[in-house]
Amino acid sequence: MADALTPDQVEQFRRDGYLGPFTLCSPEEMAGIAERLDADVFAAEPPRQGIHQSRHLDSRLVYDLCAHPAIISRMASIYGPDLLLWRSHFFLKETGALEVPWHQDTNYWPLEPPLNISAWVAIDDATVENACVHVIPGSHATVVPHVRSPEGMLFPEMADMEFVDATTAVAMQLRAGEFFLFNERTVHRSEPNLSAHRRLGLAVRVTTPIVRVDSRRLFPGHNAIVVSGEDRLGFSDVAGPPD
Ligand SMILES: O=C(O)CCC(=O)C(=O)O
Repeated sequence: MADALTPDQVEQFRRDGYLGPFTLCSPEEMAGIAERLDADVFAAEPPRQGIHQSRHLDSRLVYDLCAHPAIISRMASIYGPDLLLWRSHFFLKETGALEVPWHQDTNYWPLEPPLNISAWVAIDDATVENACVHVIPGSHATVVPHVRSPEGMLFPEMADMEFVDATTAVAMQLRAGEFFLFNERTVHRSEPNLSAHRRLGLAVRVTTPIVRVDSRRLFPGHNAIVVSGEDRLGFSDVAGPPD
């Protein structure tokens, strides 16, 4: 498969819980896509508190980004050929946007068993200044308890920092059009955006058919879409891609 990971990269992902950056398209191509997203997706419905959930269900433009071969073939190197796109999130951080606290995604998700790979795709350049995502290598090996977040954070719960060593955190600085992969328990966060530059990212959530996605805990009609191979198990509600 084009863009497959090498065995060393797969091993690195298993060890560190994240991998990348990789290229999906050039910054110039992504600038064109960003303009279309602003016009087609965000103009009608701006993201609430900077988050826009699962627009791949109704926008072909967003679906095509999520199902891009540069992402899916790398994920298939880790989980095998049968893959379900079960959710996506735009994270828009305008100037002054709040901190996303350290957290593990499994704390929030209706997956059983909790298995997921995310691709975080930079729609704008993501830098330390405009609040790129930071990850903690190896943090996925521990199930971290979550506690209530202090006031002024974007998420209501955060990792209990007694269980997390943030001194080894890595800033995932990306050019527009690049992405990185991380798994369902990799502890990550983004700081407040104190710069003058907006930072928009698309997080693509993919799992395997062995996982049951409880879509009733998302919203009615929120089905998974087979983005590679087939679903031989039928544990989750599945639909086709948008037109
Ligand atoms: O983009 C961000 O600021 C946060 C990303 C995040 O928490 C995620 O993709 O799970």
